[in-house]
Amino acid sequence: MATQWTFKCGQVFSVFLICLCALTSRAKSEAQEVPQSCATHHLAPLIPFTVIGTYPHDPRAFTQGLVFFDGFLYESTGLNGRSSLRKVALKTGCVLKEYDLPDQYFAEGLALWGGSLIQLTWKSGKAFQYGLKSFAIEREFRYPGEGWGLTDDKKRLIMSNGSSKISFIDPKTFAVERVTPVLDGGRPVRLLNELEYIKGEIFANVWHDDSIAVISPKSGEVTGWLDFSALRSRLPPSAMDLNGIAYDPKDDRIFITGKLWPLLFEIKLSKRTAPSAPPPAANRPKRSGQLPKTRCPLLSTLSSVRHSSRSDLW
Ligand SMILES: [Ca+2]
Repeated sequence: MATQWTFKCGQVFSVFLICLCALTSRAKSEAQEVPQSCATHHLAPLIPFTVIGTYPHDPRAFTQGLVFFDGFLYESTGLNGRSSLRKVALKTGCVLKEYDLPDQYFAEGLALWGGSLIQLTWKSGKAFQYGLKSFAIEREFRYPGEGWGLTDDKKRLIMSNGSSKISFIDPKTFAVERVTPVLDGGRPVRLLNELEYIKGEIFANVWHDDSIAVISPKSGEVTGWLDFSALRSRLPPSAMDLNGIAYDPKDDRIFITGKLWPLLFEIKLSKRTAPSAPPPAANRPKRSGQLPKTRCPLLSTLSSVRHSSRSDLW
């Protein structure tokens, strides 16, 4: 497979607008509490967090994997004919480098391993290993079943496949070393998607859920949930699933975004509270007026995407 990458910033109109937008948009510095909706289908306690910054994100990016390394985001985008591997500037959202996968591949999770990037595909049973700087394909791996999310714990790759189980994988051979069921109060958590390993825990997007499960790698037990449903008030209707988690260990920063989201959010976790029953509805925090207002209105107009069928939207 020929390796091709191109500089997109300035060549693609939408990305140009992202860059233009960046001239007037900066990450907001003020911390603002995010209300929690206390989703009743979650049993583990909610983890409070604060949105401390917003950044532009390409609203055409069907985000399937997100990694932060050395000051830059690396992103995997999906859909057949639109799948890519990208290097993205955090503050501007500009795509600095891009490799477009052949049309038959639907790219999925992404992880950094040993100076290389490893990208899953949805149903092709194939993962690609790329040079971090060159984006040249160094190696291909085969695996059974579907590929959804990917991260690592510095020892093994950690992979999801849309089920309620996560697999720990030898990064040299892609052999499965162990499989762990993910349980929330004893109940399987299905549709585990994009992953990120953060300070000894696995953060997992759940498909069709605006929440992130925080999972113990040893037990598979969900120890808490992050509820992002309130962010919908800051997103256009075209913004699809929450599906992108990246961690900057140097500055202890967590970034989240989603499929076709025009924004990427930086969040800071608050101190966790002991498990407790959800408060009465009358005591729940109100949603209005508590989230940062965007300074990037142009981005919300660029969210069109062509879908062949709903079954393509993963
Ligand atoms: Ca990730």
